[in-house]
Amino acid sequence: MLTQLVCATVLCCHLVAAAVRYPSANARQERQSLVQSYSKVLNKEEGAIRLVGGRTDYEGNIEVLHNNKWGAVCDDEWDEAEGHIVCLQLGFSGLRRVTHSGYFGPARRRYWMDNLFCQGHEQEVTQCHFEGWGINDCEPSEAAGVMCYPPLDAPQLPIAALQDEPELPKYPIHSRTRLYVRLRGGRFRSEGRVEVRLSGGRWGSICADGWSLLEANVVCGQLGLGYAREAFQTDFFGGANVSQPILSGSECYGNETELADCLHHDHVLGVISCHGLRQHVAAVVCDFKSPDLIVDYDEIERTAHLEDRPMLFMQCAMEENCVSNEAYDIQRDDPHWRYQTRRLLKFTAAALNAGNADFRPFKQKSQWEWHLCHMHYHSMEVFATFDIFDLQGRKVAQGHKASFCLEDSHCLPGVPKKYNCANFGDQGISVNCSDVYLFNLDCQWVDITEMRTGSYILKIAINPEFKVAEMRFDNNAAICDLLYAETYARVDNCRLTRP
Ligand SMILES: *[C@@H]1O[C@H](CO)[C@@H](O)[C@H](O)[C@H]1NC(C)=O
Ligand SMILES: *[C@@H]1O[C@H](CO)[C@@H](O)[C@H](O)[C@H]1NC(C)=O
Ligand SMILES: *[C@@H]1O[C@H](CO)[C@@H](O)[C@H](O)[C@H]1NC(C)=O
Ligand SMILES: [Ca+2]
Ligand SMILES: [Ca+2]
Ligand SMILES: [Ca+2]
Repeated sequence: MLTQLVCATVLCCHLVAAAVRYPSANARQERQSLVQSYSKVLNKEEGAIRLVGGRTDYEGNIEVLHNNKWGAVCDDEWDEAEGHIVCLQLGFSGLRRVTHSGYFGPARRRYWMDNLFCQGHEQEVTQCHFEGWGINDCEPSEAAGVMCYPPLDAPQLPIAALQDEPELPKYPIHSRTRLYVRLRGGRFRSEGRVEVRLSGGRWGSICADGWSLLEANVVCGQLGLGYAREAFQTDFFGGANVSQPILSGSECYGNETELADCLHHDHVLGVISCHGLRQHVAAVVCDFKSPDLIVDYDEIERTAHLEDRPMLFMQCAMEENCVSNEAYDIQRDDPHWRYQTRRLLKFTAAALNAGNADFRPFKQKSQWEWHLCHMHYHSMEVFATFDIFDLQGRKVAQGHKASFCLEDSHCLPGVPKKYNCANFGDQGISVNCSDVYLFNLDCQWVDITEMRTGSYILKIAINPEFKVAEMRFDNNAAICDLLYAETYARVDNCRLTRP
């Protein structure tokens, strides 16, 4: 902490001096926010942010100050829009890139923020939407970070300090050599740290960076052990000092049959970059039983339609963040906001469990949150996401992060219903049952008030963060064509894909 404060002061002084020599509007703005940002940190003001664990002042994991305590930010839904706000808030000239999965080390403090969503015009990250202070479903390995560009008129830093270790290229291994895989250090045959060997090489482990259920599923399948129940970044089954990593950056799409088909940092260069997760290695627990949710897109196509809804009837929805940010500005600024309407794209969505094990929520019952407005418990922070993209792939509207209660709404003939949201019942989706979210439910929509008419892409995804294990994830999302005309909307040509 002390070093950081000293740096901060020195940097400010340099900047003031530099700005006298090269005045420019942008530089002046940057300097102002830089000074403001550091004074917030020094004065321990609510909402101050800082970067930790980076190699320069311009990069690191993000920490935010709340109730006089620093806390980490989770990488769920962490992307350019959020990173941009962070870099500008810190007084830097822009975002170079965002980092995920504890790139600058695991979170050192509790998570203060999760599922941040910024529109882009916010001055500070605390003005963006998030789950609420301290509400999260994140592991320490999910710390969010940024690499920013230095301020335009930054004092000359040694060039080496600014040079970024380049984003290492990733390749599949298969074409060049064989990759053997085994599990070690577990209590059973079906679990352990993942060890790999390249033809002619020694056995070694895999860096834990970015290791998720997607990669773990491929390993379990390849070893004939079924599906991944857990993907761990851990030293529980023996860590990096027991088995030196020989592979890093592993990234599977989910449809690979062997780990060698997934992308990895170029092993030929021998560059193993484990970043902050140095003692930890990739580990799995495999199981033949697993749920498998599938998005039912016929229902979406059949039921999609527009509704103009007065904000008067949307107070619950506003409490649960089911409208776009503009609605909150209207509520704040317009005394007659209740008579303004929001244009909603509504549709029925259903999730069928076609696996061989029940789908159970990520959180324990004791951690479920009671939602007074809708009078039920939410057992999963983000069960579904509804997003609309333009034809260039830019996100133009976002449904809220639906945190439903999970239950058996419909089952195939002969299958009894087991899960029920009412009366603090057990939540889940049984095998051969569907959880159905009818279009007339509150919040089952995307607020498109600010969208122009035209052609778009609608994307609906369930279990989108892969927090709950499934047999496969390439059937968890539907991408559909959306035609938005003056008086109607049509959704068609849906196809299944990965979230
Ligand atoms: C290395 O492994 C030993 C056990 O073999 C363990 O006790 C020790 O804590 C490990 N060291 C580090 C730095 O993880
Ligand atoms: C997996 O799916 C992606 C996207 O559909 C495709 O580009 C890729 O070729 C597939 N890979 C394998 C190994 O099937
Ligand atoms: C679910 O349905 C499939 C196909 O209809 C059937 O083969 C399977 O036995 C069913 N499983 C259970 C647990 O009901
Ligand atoms: Ca995450
Ligand atoms: Ca989350
Ligand atoms: Ca699935």
